Amino acid sequence: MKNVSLKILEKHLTSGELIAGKEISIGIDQTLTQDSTGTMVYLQLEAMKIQRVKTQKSVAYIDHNTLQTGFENADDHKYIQTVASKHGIYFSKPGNGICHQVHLERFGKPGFTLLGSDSHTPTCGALGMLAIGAGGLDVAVAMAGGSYNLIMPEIINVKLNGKLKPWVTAKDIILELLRILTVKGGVGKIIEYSGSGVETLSIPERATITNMGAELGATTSVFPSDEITLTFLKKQKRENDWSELKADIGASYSKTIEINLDDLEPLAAKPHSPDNVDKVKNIGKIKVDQVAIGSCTNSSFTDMMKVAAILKNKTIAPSVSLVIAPGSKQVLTMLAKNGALADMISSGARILESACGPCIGMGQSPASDAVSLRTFNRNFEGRSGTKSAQVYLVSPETAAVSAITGCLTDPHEFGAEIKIEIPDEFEINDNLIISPAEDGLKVEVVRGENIKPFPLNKELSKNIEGKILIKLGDNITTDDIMPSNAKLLPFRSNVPYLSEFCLTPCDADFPKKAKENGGGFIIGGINYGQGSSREHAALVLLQLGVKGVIAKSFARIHSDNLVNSGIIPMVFENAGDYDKINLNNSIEIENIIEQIKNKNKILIKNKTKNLLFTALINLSERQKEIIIAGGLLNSVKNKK
Ligand code: MIC
Ligand code: SF4
Repeated sequence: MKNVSLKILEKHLTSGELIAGKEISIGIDQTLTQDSTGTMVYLQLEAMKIQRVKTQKSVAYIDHNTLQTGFENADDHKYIQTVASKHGIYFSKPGNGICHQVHLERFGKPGFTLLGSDSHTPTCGALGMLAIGAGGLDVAVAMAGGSYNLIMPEIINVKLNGKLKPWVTAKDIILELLRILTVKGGVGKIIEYSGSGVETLSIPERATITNMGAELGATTSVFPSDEITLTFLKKQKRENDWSELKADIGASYSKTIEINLDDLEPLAAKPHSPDNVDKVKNIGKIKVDQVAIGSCTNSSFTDMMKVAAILKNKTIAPSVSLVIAPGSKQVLTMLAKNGALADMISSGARILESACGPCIGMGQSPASDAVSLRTFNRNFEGRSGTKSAQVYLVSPETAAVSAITGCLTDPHEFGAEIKIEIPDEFEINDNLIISPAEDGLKVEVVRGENIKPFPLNKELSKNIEGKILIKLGDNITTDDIMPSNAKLLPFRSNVPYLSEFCLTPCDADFPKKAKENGGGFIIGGINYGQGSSREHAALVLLQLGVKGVIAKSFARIHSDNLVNSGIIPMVFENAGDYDKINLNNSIEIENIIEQIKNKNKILIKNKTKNLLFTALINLSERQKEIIIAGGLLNSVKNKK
């Protein structure tokens, strides 16, 4: 009696036992990268001296850094295009769309594995694929033919019963789950969907749900592959990629959560966290300044058609700025051909290119204190580029109706339900996906001057010591650790420059302090490092000499990124010790190598207070080796 996740894992297992909590390795069929994590990935791949990738399909997307306010982005695009061509990787040009939307349309396959250097890679779980987000180095290793190592997650079941009422959407399902489980509720878990409600959801709707599983902290989310999956793939002229994949009757899960779709109402995540969820009608008719529709969560053809139907023959409220970014060239072309784009434009919408755009703060920052309704997946404070902005996450329907009324509005008020006819065939034109060169040796990789070498750690020394440079609270995001916005995103290939902004949203002097003290330690609360897969959030700490982070708990990808950089993630054994340690305290860990090798616990001395406390090292033997070697690349070199 196996569930879907187990069936895929069994087929791909290369080492370990499928027992929750134990480290396993799995083979990776496909990889994806995007440009803001991609330059690092390909620099690391080059360092591995691999001629051609070993995966079945690897795709390099350009979707994050598309503003090109200087030469930096354009140089990075050239680097990625040439390095991809050289090593056997498909290149999705800027304009082709957001990596997760395009991968869902053109490449995802039921029963296969996908590893991506972006935390929303699980989007393709909508097709019955095991799709996992990871740090760039792990993705580079997978391209080079190595397995991906992870702690075997618990597999939990979310049983969807019934059918959504009119105006209630897939976004409301995942917001409800976020309300139930919170942003840390999915850590160490795969979320597998089942129940009669699954059959009522299209692939783009399922993709909205698997996409935002990342906000739960889940390793991934997965739906079965059924007739609906086949219909979607047929429309994409990819029926040959389909295979049926269902859980056996009576398949077991470590836990089941039931959601009755009929009971749901339009929901919104209030500032500043995706789990701060309430009913739209409870929040009330707050005045709205900006509405932004798009992102990898809600930018499918159906989402856009619903928005266009709401906006048709209407004008948006005078005080609202409405921006719309269709998720892919396929979607945008179809909207252009069927006239829906004209309906959007004439209502007053500003059409953005098919890219991440405002979701990662690349333009469209709201005004001071503005209320912004977004169909995106993250509303962390400051992510929009405006610290005082109040960002709410809502469905496309709620967003479009509110753009007309000028205040947060339950879409029921619009009137009769909108039904969208989905054409039998989607617009298929892969002319912006460039195949790799047949002979990679002939391709010259173009490296712009923005591309700086990434920092490398040194072997762990016998004893380590340093000051507590910062003490943080719960749920610190990677946007806090390494902010991303229109000014910083162009420097993703320049870690020394980026390090000047490390943790500055929490303490403007952090980089200075870290440098003055020759590095040190960070104290964190629960779910430290939630959010993005960006390994820059670890690399900038390495650049500044940070040796370790002691927190109450960690988010999965960030913790792996710390290990890969040779920075030690340590978990307070007694959460109460968090209260006893203060900023500027000096700590010392003696015989750290022996301690790591022999136990899963280490003794730490707070020299300032003359106190001893213990921290857990939740690391596999492989990860311990990496930490001792001073990071993954050093550990790989040692083995050669
Ligand atoms: C995000 O949504 O935060 C990003 C930008 O897509 C990141 C990747 C990055 O930081 O480059 C993610 O989710 O992994
Ligand atoms: Fe792009 Fe936003 Fe999706 Fe990240 S969450 S991949 S920034 S659209």
